[in-house]
Amino acid sequence: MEEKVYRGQSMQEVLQAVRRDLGQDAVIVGTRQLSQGSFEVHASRNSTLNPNSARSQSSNTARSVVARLKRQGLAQGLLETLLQTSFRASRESDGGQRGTRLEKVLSHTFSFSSVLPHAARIVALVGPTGVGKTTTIAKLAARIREAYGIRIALIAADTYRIGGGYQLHTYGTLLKMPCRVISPEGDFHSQLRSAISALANADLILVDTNGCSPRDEQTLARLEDNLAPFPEIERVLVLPAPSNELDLRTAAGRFLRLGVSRVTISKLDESGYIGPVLNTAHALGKPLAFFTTGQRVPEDIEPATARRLAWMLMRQVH
Ligand SMILES: Nc1nc2c(ncn2[C@@H]2O[C@H](COP(=O)(O)OP(=O)(O)OP(=O)(O)O)[C@@H](O)[C@H]2O)c(=O)[nH]1
Ligand SMILES: [Mg+2]
Repeated sequence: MEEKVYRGQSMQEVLQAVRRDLGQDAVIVGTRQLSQGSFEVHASRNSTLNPNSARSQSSNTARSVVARLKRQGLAQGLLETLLQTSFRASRESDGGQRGTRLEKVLSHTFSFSSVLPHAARIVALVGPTGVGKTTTIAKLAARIREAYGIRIALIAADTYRIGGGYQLHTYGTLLKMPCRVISPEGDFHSQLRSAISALANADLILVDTNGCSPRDEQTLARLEDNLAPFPEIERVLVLPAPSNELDLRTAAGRFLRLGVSRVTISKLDESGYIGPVLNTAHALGKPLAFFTTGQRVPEDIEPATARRLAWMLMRQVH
Protein backbone atom coordinates (compact mmCIF):
# COMPACT_ATOMS: atom_id res chain seq x y z
CA MET A 1 0.00 0.00 0.00
CA GLU A 2 1.20 3.45 -0.89
CA GLU A 3 2.47 6.01 1.51
CA LYS A 4 0.16 8.99 1.85
CA VAL A 5 0.89 12.52 3.01
CA TYR A 6 -1.31 14.44 5.43
CA ARG A 7 -0.98 18.05 6.51
CA GLY A 8 -2.61 20.16 9.17
CA GLN A 9 -2.19 22.86 11.75
CA SER A 10 -1.38 20.61 14.69
CA MET A 11 0.16 17.17 14.98
CA GLN A 12 -2.90 15.93 16.81
CA GLU A 13 -5.19 17.10 14.03
CA VAL A 14 -3.03 15.43 11.37
CA LEU A 15 -2.84 12.16 13.29
CA GLN A 16 -6.62 12.16 13.69
CA ALA A 17 -6.99 12.61 9.94
CA VAL A 18 -4.55 9.73 9.35
CA ARG A 19 -6.55 7.43 11.61
CA ARG A 20 -9.85 8.48 10.08
CA ASP A 21 -8.54 7.70 6.63
CA LEU A 22 -6.28 4.68 7.21
CA GLY A 23 -7.75 3.24 10.40
CA GLN A 24 -6.35 2.80 13.91
CA ASP A 25 -3.55 0.56 12.64
CA ALA A 26 -2.14 3.18 10.31
CA VAL A 27 1.64 3.05 10.20
CA ILE A 28 3.26 6.42 10.80
CA VAL A 29 6.21 6.42 8.47
CA GLY A 30 7.55 9.90 9.15
CA THR A 31 6.65 13.24 10.66
CA ARG A 32 7.82 16.75 9.90
CA GLN A 33 7.06 20.28 11.03
CA LEU A 34 6.96 22.42 7.90
CA SER A 35 6.67 25.75 9.68
CA GLN A 36 5.04 27.18 12.77
CA GLY A 37 1.53 25.69 12.84
CA SER A 38 2.04 23.45 9.80
CA PHE A 39 2.66 19.72 10.24
CA GLU A 40 3.11 16.85 7.84
CA VAL A 41 2.71 13.13 8.42
CA HIS A 42 3.59 10.33 6.03
CA ALA A 43 1.52 7.25 6.76
CA SER A 44 0.55 4.02 5.14
CA ARG A 45 -1.93 1.24 5.74
CA ASN A 46 0.58 -1.56 5.63
CA SER A 47 4.25 -2.30 5.14
CA THR A 48 4.81 -2.96 1.43
CA LEU A 49 7.29 -0.18 0.90
CA ASN A 50 10.25 -0.90 -1.31
CA PRO A 51 12.93 -2.22 1.06
CA ASN A 52 15.75 -1.21 -1.25
CA SER A 53 15.43 2.51 -1.08
CA ALA A 54 17.12 4.46 1.70
CA ARG A 55 13.83 6.17 2.45
CA SER A 56 12.14 2.83 2.95
CA GLN A 57 14.86 1.62 5.25
CA SER A 58 14.41 4.55 7.58
CA SER A 59 10.65 4.13 7.27
CA ASN A 60 11.03 0.50 8.26
CA THR A 61 13.12 1.51 11.24
CA ALA A 62 10.53 4.07 12.33
CA ARG A 63 7.82 1.48 11.83
CA SER A 64 9.62 -1.16 13.82
CA VAL A 65 10.27 1.29 16.67
CA VAL A 66 6.62 2.31 16.77
CA ALA A 67 5.54 -1.33 16.60
CA ARG A 68 7.85 -2.19 19.49
CA LEU A 69 6.55 0.73 21.56
CA LYS A 70 3.01 -0.45 20.92
CA ARG A 71 3.93 -3.98 21.96
CA GLN A 72 5.28 -2.55 25.20
CA GLY A 73 1.82 -1.13 25.87
CA LEU A 74 2.55 2.55 25.35
CA ALA A 75 -0.73 4.45 25.25
CA GLN A 76 -1.79 6.13 22.03
CA GLY A 77 -1.54 9.55 23.70
CA LEU A 78 2.05 8.97 24.81
CA LEU A 79 2.93 7.52 21.43
CA GLU A 80 1.58 10.66 19.78
CA THR A 81 3.56 12.84 22.16
CA LEU A 82 6.65 10.86 21.27
CA LEU A 83 5.93 11.28 17.57
CA GLN A 84 5.37 15.00 17.97
CA THR A 85 8.62 15.24 19.88
CA SER A 86 10.27 13.18 17.20
CA PHE A 87 9.19 15.91 14.82
CA ARG A 88 10.91 18.56 16.87
CA ALA A 89 13.95 16.41 17.57
CA SER A 90 14.36 15.56 13.89
CA ARG A 91 15.06 19.20 13.14
CA GLU A 92 17.99 19.14 15.55
CA SER A 93 19.33 15.68 14.89
CA ASP A 94 21.12 14.02 12.06
CA GLY A 95 18.57 11.24 12.23
CA GLY A 96 21.25 8.95 13.71
CA GLN A 97 20.90 5.47 15.02
CA ARG A 98 17.52 4.29 16.25
CA GLY A 99 18.55 3.88 19.90
CA THR A 100 20.09 7.31 19.93
CA ARG A 101 17.12 8.86 18.23
CA LEU A 102 14.60 7.25 20.57
CA GLU A 103 16.75 8.28 23.49
CA LYS A 104 16.63 11.88 22.34
CA VAL A 105 12.87 11.75 21.88
CA LEU A 106 12.42 10.22 25.35
CA SER A 107 14.63 12.86 26.89
CA HIS A 108 12.30 15.53 25.51
CA THR A 109 9.16 13.70 26.64
CA PHE A 110 10.08 12.63 30.18
CA SER A 111 12.18 14.46 32.68
CA PHE A 112 14.93 12.66 34.53
CA SER A 113 16.25 13.72 37.89
CA SER A 114 18.26 11.34 39.98
CA VAL A 115 20.47 13.61 42.04
CA LEU A 116 19.41 13.03 45.64
CA PRO A 117 21.86 14.75 47.94
CA HIS A 118 21.59 18.11 46.20
CA ALA A 119 17.84 18.14 45.80
CA ALA A 120 16.79 17.57 49.40
CA ARG A 121 18.44 16.54 52.60
CA ILE A 122 15.62 14.25 53.68
CA VAL A 123 13.97 11.92 51.21
CA ALA A 124 11.14 9.48 51.94
CA LEU A 125 10.06 6.66 49.67
CA VAL A 126 6.32 6.11 49.54
CA GLY A 127 4.19 3.70 47.57
CA PRO A 128 1.99 0.63 47.52
CA THR A 129 2.88 -2.46 49.56
CA GLY A 130 5.74 -4.67 48.50
CA VAL A 131 6.98 -2.50 45.63
CA GLY A 132 10.55 -2.44 46.93
CA LYS A 133 10.74 0.73 49.05
CA THR A 134 12.91 -0.68 51.84
CA THR A 135 15.21 -2.53 49.46
CA THR A 136 15.52 0.59 47.29
CA ILE A 137 16.49 2.69 50.32
CA ALA A 138 19.25 0.22 51.19
CA LYS A 139 20.50 0.25 47.58
CA LEU A 140 20.42 4.05 47.43
CA ALA A 141 22.16 4.43 50.78
CA ALA A 142 25.03 2.18 49.73
CA ARG A 143 25.38 3.52 46.20
CA ILE A 144 25.12 7.22 47.07
CA ARG A 145 27.65 6.90 49.86
CA GLU A 146 30.00 5.15 47.47
CA ALA A 147 29.50 7.74 44.73
CA TYR A 148 29.57 10.93 46.80
CA GLY A 149 31.31 9.90 50.00
CA ILE A 150 28.68 11.66 52.11
CA ARG A 151 27.20 10.77 55.50
CA ILE A 152 23.90 8.98 55.15
CA ALA A 153 21.44 8.08 57.90
CA LEU A 154 18.25 6.05 57.81
CA ILE A 155 14.88 6.41 59.48
CA ALA A 156 12.46 3.51 59.53
CA ALA A 157 9.04 5.10 59.73
CA ASP A 158 7.24 1.89 58.88
CA THR A 159 5.07 1.83 61.95
CA TYR A 160 2.21 -0.08 60.45
CA ARG A 161 3.40 -3.60 61.15
CA ILE A 162 4.96 -5.03 64.26
CA GLY A 163 8.69 -5.10 63.56
CA GLY A 164 8.14 -2.94 60.45
CA GLY A 165 11.39 -1.09 61.07
CA TYR A 166 13.46 -4.20 61.59
CA GLN A 167 14.31 -4.77 57.91
CA LEU A 168 15.80 -1.30 57.44
CA HIS A 169 17.53 -1.46 60.79
CA THR A 170 19.28 -4.63 59.65
CA TYR A 171 20.44 -2.89 56.47
CA GLY A 172 21.66 0.01 58.63
CA THR A 173 23.73 -2.38 60.72
CA LEU A 174 25.17 -4.10 57.64
CA LEU A 175 26.01 -0.78 56.00
CA LYS A 176 27.27 0.70 59.28
CA MET A 177 24.87 3.62 59.02
CA PRO A 178 22.85 5.14 61.83
CA CYS A 179 19.22 4.04 61.69
CA ARG A 180 16.43 5.40 63.87
CA VAL A 181 13.29 3.32 64.15
CA ILE A 182 9.97 5.03 64.85
CA SER A 183 7.91 2.99 67.24
CA PRO A 184 4.23 2.31 66.52
CA GLU A 185 3.55 3.32 70.11
CA GLY A 186 3.94 6.95 70.92
CA ASP A 187 3.43 10.08 68.91
CA PHE A 188 4.69 9.73 65.33
CA HIS A 189 5.40 13.42 64.77
CA SER A 190 7.49 13.96 67.87
CA GLN A 191 9.42 10.73 67.26
CA LEU A 192 10.19 11.71 63.68
CA ARG A 193 11.14 15.24 64.74
CA SER A 194 13.57 13.96 67.34
CA ALA A 195 14.99 11.33 64.95
CA ILE A 196 15.70 14.07 62.40
CA SER A 197 17.40 16.28 64.96
CA ALA A 198 19.40 13.36 66.35
CA LEU A 199 20.71 12.79 62.81
CA ALA A 200 21.55 16.45 62.28
CA ASN A 201 25.07 15.73 61.11
CA ALA A 202 23.99 13.44 58.26
CA ASP A 203 24.21 14.93 54.77
CA LEU A 204 21.30 12.84 53.57
CA ILE A 205 18.54 11.08 55.52
CA LEU A 206 16.54 8.37 53.79
CA VAL A 207 13.13 7.64 55.31
CA ASP A 208 11.32 4.36 54.77
CA THR A 209 7.54 4.36 55.11
CA ASN A 210 4.96 1.62 55.35
CA GLY A 211 3.39 0.41 52.13
CA CYS A 212 -0.21 1.47 51.57
CA SER A 213 -2.74 -0.23 49.40
CA PRO A 214 -4.23 2.57 47.30
CA ARG A 215 -7.63 1.14 48.19
CA ASP A 216 -6.99 1.40 51.92
CA GLU A 217 -8.10 4.95 52.55
CA GLN A 218 -7.44 4.77 56.29
CA THR A 219 -3.78 3.75 56.03
CA LEU A 220 -3.18 6.27 53.28
CA ALA A 221 -4.75 9.05 55.35
CA ARG A 222 -2.57 8.08 58.29
CA LEU A 223 0.58 8.24 56.19
CA GLU A 224 -0.52 11.60 54.82
CA ASP A 225 -1.06 12.87 58.38
CA ASN A 226 2.27 11.44 59.49
CA LEU A 227 4.20 13.32 56.83
CA ALA A 228 2.07 16.48 56.65
CA PRO A 229 4.06 18.55 59.20
CA PHE A 230 7.33 17.77 57.38
CA PRO A 231 7.33 19.69 54.09
CA GLU A 232 11.13 19.54 54.12
CA ILE A 233 10.93 15.79 53.44
CA GLU A 234 10.90 15.08 49.72
CA ARG A 235 8.45 12.28 48.81
CA VAL A 236 9.52 9.93 46.04
CA LEU A 237 6.84 7.55 44.79
CA VAL A 238 7.86 3.98 43.95
CA LEU A 239 5.78 2.37 41.22
CA PRO A 240 6.35 -1.25 40.19
CA ALA A 241 6.77 -2.04 36.49
CA PRO A 242 4.95 -5.39 36.59
CA SER A 243 1.45 -4.00 37.24
CA ASN A 244 -1.61 -3.25 35.25
CA GLU A 245 -2.33 0.30 34.26
CA LEU A 246 -5.58 0.70 36.12
CA ASP A 247 -4.00 -0.19 39.45
CA LEU A 248 -0.95 1.93 38.71
CA ARG A 249 -3.06 4.95 37.86
CA THR A 250 -5.17 4.48 40.97
CA ALA A 251 -2.04 4.25 43.09
CA ALA A 252 -0.44 7.27 41.44
CA GLY A 253 -3.60 9.34 41.87
CA ARG A 254 -3.87 8.44 45.54
CA PHE A 255 -0.23 9.02 46.40
CA LEU A 256 -0.08 12.33 44.56
CA ARG A 257 -1.87 13.98 47.44
CA LEU A 258 1.09 13.20 49.67
CA GLY A 259 3.05 15.76 47.68
CA VAL A 260 5.08 13.37 45.55
CA SER A 261 7.75 15.18 43.54
CA ARG A 262 9.54 12.33 41.73
CA VAL A 263 8.93 8.76 40.67
CA THR A 264 11.10 5.67 40.91
CA ILE A 265 10.18 2.62 38.83
CA SER A 266 10.92 -0.69 40.52
CA LYS A 267 11.15 -4.31 39.38
CA LEU A 268 11.93 -3.44 35.77
CA ASP A 269 13.69 -6.81 35.53
CA GLU A 270 10.38 -8.57 36.08
CA SER A 271 8.49 -6.93 33.26
CA GLY A 272 8.69 -7.08 29.49
CA TYR A 273 5.69 -4.82 29.22
CA ILE A 274 6.64 -1.47 30.66
CA GLY A 275 4.16 0.72 28.79
CA PRO A 276 1.63 0.84 31.67
CA VAL A 277 4.12 2.17 34.21
CA LEU A 278 5.48 4.68 31.69
CA ASN A 279 2.00 5.84 30.72
CA THR A 280 1.28 6.36 34.40
CA ALA A 281 4.53 8.20 35.10
CA HIS A 282 3.99 10.37 32.04
CA ALA A 283 0.45 11.23 33.14
CA LEU A 284 1.78 12.16 36.59
CA GLY A 285 4.19 14.57 34.96
CA LYS A 286 6.86 14.07 37.63
CA PRO A 287 10.54 13.45 36.88
CA LEU A 288 11.85 9.90 36.91
CA ALA A 289 14.49 9.40 39.58
CA PHE A 290 15.67 5.76 39.64
CA PHE A 291 15.11 2.40 38.03
CA THR A 292 15.46 -0.77 40.06
CA THR A 293 16.27 -3.92 38.21
CA GLY A 294 16.56 -6.82 40.64
CA GLN A 295 16.78 -7.98 44.23
CA ARG A 296 20.50 -7.56 44.76
CA VAL A 297 21.51 -4.88 47.24
CA PRO A 298 23.15 -2.56 46.30
CA GLU A 299 23.77 -3.55 42.67
CA ASP A 300 20.31 -3.49 41.16
CA ILE A 301 19.56 0.20 40.96
CA GLU A 302 20.49 2.90 38.51
CA PRO A 303 19.70 6.54 37.84
CA ALA A 304 16.75 6.90 35.49
CA THR A 305 18.03 8.06 32.11
CA ALA A 306 16.59 8.34 28.62
CA ARG A 307 19.31 6.01 27.35
CA ARG A 308 18.32 3.18 29.69
CA LEU A 309 14.66 3.76 29.03
CA ALA A 310 15.25 3.54 25.28
CA TRP A 311 17.18 0.33 25.79
CA MET A 312 14.45 -1.18 27.98
CA LEU A 313 11.77 -0.29 25.45
CA MET A 314 13.70 -1.83 22.59
CA ARG A 315 15.02 -4.97 24.25
CA GLN A 316 13.62 -8.28 23.11
CA VAL A 317 11.95 -9.87 26.09
CA HIS A 318 9.26 -12.13 24.72
N1 LIG B 1 12.78 -8.60 40.98
C1 LIG B 1 12.89 -7.54 41.78
N2 LIG B 1 12.54 -7.66 43.07
C2 LIG B 1 12.66 -6.57 43.85
C3 LIG B 1 13.15 -5.33 43.37
N3 LIG B 1 13.13 -4.44 44.40
C4 LIG B 1 12.68 -5.12 45.46
N4 LIG B 1 12.40 -6.40 45.16
C5 LIG B 1 11.87 -7.46 46.02
O1 LIG B 1 10.53 -7.15 46.35
C6 LIG B 1 10.22 -7.67 47.64
C7 LIG B 1 9.66 -6.54 48.51
O2 LIG B 1 10.66 -5.59 48.74
P1 LIG B 1 10.60 -4.55 49.92
O3 LIG B 1 11.76 -3.65 49.80
O4 LIG B 1 10.40 -5.22 51.22
O5 LIG B 1 9.26 -3.78 49.52
P2 LIG B 1 8.51 -2.65 50.35
O6 LIG B 1 7.92 -1.72 49.36
O7 LIG B 1 9.42 -2.07 51.37
O8 LIG B 1 7.37 -3.52 51.05
P3 LIG B 1 6.40 -3.05 52.25
O9 LIG B 1 7.25 -2.33 53.25
O10 LIG B 1 5.83 -4.33 52.75
O11 LIG B 1 5.35 -2.18 51.65
C8 LIG B 1 11.53 -8.25 48.19
O12 LIG B 1 11.52 -9.62 47.95
C9 LIG B 1 12.58 -7.55 47.34
O13 LIG B 1 13.78 -8.31 47.24
C10 LIG B 1 13.50 -5.23 41.97
O14 LIG B 1 13.92 -4.21 41.45
N5 LIG B 1 13.35 -6.38 41.24
MG1 LIG C 1 9.19 -1.93 53.44
